[in-house]
Amino acid sequence: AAAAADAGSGERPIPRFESRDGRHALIVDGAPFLVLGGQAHNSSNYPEPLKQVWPALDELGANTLSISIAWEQVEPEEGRFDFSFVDHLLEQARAHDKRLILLWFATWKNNGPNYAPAWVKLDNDRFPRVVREDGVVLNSLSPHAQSTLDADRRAFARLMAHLREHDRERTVIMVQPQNEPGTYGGVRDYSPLARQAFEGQVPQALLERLGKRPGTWREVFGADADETFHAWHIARYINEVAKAGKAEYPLPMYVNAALRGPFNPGQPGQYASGGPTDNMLDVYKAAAPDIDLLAPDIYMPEYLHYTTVLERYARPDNALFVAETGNAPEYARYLFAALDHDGIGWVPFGMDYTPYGNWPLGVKRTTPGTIAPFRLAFALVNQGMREFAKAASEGRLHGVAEQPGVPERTIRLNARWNATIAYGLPHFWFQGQAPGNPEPVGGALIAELGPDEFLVTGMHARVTLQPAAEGEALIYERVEEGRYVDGRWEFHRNWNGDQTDYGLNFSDAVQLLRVRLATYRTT
Ligand code: N0T
Repeated sequence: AAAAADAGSGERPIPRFESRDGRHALIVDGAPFLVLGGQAHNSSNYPEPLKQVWPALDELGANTLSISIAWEQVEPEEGRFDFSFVDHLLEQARAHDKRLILLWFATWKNNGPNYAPAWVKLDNDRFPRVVREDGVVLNSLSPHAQSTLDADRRAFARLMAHLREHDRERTVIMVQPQNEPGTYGGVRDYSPLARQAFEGQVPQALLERLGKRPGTWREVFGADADETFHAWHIARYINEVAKAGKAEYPLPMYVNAALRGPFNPGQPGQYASGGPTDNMLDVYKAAAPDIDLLAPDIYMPEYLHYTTVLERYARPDNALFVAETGNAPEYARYLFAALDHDGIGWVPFGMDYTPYGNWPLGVKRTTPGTIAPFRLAFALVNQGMREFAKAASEGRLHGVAEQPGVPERTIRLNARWNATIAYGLPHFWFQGQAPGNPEPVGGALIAELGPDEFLVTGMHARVTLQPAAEGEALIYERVEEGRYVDGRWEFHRNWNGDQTDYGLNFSDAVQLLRVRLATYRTT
């Protein structure tokens, strides 16, 4: 319907990011959108490997492909631009009915310049590297070199201008300038240029953001001065790149983070120093106003680690977008945990059939079998993607992911209703304590449609609803199974009897329920 309306007015609206009163939405084709994505492996950005990307994305049921565009492929010689792969990708994505998130692998790709063209990465004089305090030179470009910023920014602006001219269909919905920026093996640059900057005053914007009094970096930040300084300069650099790109074509832009451990972070340099780690989010907000959000790359399968990262990146001033996550089956249920934080999207990494696996971060080899649990989770949300997206943007969405050792959990839905999500139960009857699933594969998603009406789906879980008030008991008015088609509810059947007497039981079937609840007095 949106496409038809837009066709009438001639042009589709440019995807945009909206943030108001601490709520966020990615607006695609005029309405909130959830990125149910898959990220290709790093080197799949050529026509041949791309053939092995689409079948995996289709198997996954993803609506979006995240894929790298390398500076080395679009500007192999200085000033000579080649967007043939970009054009091929756009055409292929449309043919496969996928949106795109483009990842600009340039000055920083996992801290290094390996994706920069040879004329950049081999010219240390013109494009200097980070120098450690002991004089050792690192494979990470310095954020202090104007020459590097000018070159990267120019190429990125050309890419965005190209999209403006060649993507009236709005196939590309977001862009990620750089990838996991920051420096490994050192806390900051100690080159003469950097040393001089370090002796200067902390910028006003940062002082204001943090409520600090003026001074040098050391005076204001003490032991954290080096990392904060490096983060400021990297963020500022990326902001300049993003700003130049947006001036050509204003797509939403984000920066992804190689995380530090949420509980045992270690020292900057052991993790990517100067990247948007959880301790540097405010620095990035102050330094990079043209960046719409800071996105975690979550390769931590353990429940408390995963959910703590979600909590730290989902903020009133930062929309949650899981830019990358592991593609091992145990990660699939975390889609619902991300949506509980009103996430705008969630993208497992390594979702293509090229013969590579990033085990132990993900599976050794992506196959239909390893994709299956992700496929189920995506299919469940896809039954009402726009409705769930709208609910997330209005704070009406609740999601749970199974936590090992916690076989059931009760959550508050609104003033009138609570829900209990239990795992490992049969679909018929059962008294006593739920055992939990043998593997933590369960999850549920509940959107509030009205005070007594909810959209409910789940996998490997039993959802029961209870009135919050004393002296009242639940009676279902309707438990309609169906799905949304172009924004309209398509009714399939009404659940009753065995299907509702023991809660709403979800397996690996793709089922969406629109539930209208009522109560009767028990006293
Ligand atoms: C990711 C990916 C790709 C808990 C790894 C993760 C992608 C990049 N890096 O396959 O390289 O381009 O963004 C780094 C995780 C470090 C280890 C964390 C252990």
